[in-house]
Amino acid sequence: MSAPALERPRADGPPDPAALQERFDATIAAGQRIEPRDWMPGGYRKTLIRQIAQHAHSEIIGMQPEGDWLLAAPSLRRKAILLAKVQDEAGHGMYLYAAAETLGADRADLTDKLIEGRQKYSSIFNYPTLNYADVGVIGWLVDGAAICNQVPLCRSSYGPYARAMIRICKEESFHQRQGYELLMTMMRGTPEQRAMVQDAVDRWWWPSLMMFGPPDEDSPNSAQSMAWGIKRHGNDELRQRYVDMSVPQAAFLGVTLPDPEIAWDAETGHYRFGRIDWAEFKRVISGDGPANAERIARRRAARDDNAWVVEAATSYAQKQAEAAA
Ligand code: FAQ
Repeated sequence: MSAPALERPRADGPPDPAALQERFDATIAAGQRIEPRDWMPGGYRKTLIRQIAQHAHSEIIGMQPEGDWLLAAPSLRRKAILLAKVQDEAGHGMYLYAAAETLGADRADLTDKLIEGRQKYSSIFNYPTLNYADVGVIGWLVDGAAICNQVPLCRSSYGPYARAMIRICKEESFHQRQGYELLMTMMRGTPEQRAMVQDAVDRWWWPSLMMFGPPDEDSPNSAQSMAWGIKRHGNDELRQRYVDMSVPQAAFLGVTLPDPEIAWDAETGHYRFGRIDWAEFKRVISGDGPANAERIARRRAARDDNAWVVEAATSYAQKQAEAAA
């Protein structure tokens, strides 16, 4: 994909590539934003499209695990809350696809790449939701991890991505609180309800740690993404922040995190935790997780079954444009 033309061509000839690079580097060094019409290196554009598309796909596929409970929510109040949350996730996907479009990507093409397995989405959404406490645990742990990872992205160097993240993070904060409130309610309930919460925590804790990506030494993209100001922190630093935040929350809730090695380390000022099963992570991101096939099959069906809506809307928009002309 070629870089967009500069808006203001220089009077004295074509832009000098070294000067463009210099201006880009100076913008990044000054902590300022790169905007869609600015020149940017091809690698920067490609990395952003990859990360933003993966993020958008995660929001859209992420509607499925909780969406499975919409018809089985235990009360009208819980159903209304869950419906609003799942709709928010659709909205997040839309802002993010729109941010990717400012880089020259095509939304339909990104969706095709997702369905064909050429682009990833978050590993976390390949685990099934087995009981209603899973809805609360997704809010508490999955949205909690998403917030930890995404608040620094509000300062990402690419303007449209950073601005999209501000609204997304505000909504994720609400999502996290609704999940924690749901779990608090269940923990005040019957022994069976408390057991459901503990069971859900046991299943989601380790996958939530994997959301932050591989350890820094196995993360091929982190160093360059941080140098470009796309990412502000390494995967391990954010994962540690998340553990530090979650351990006291688990204690307050009255659940046990399924890791006997969790312990406060006074020397580092952080909680130590056990070894993550990176073999499981690799299996899940290469398509062999518990729910990968189901998630993609549903996304494919949604694209194919609703193609007529896209066709009708496109044709209507064309006719409107012709009439206006
Ligand atoms: N799952 O070199 P790195 C949410 C891939 S939204 C799958 O470290 P990077 C809201 C990575 O793409 C959750 N793949 O990569 C919600 C790369 O593969 P590639 C999504 C993963 O990009 C809540 C390879 O591994 N959030 O939860 C994962 O520098 C509740 C090497 O990794 C975002 O996308 C993974 N967990 O760092 C919705 C946030 N981790 O492309 C519904 C934005 C890594 O080279 C309900 N993204 N990979 O083939 C990011 O911050 C970064 O992209 C990371 C990965 C940190 C995810």
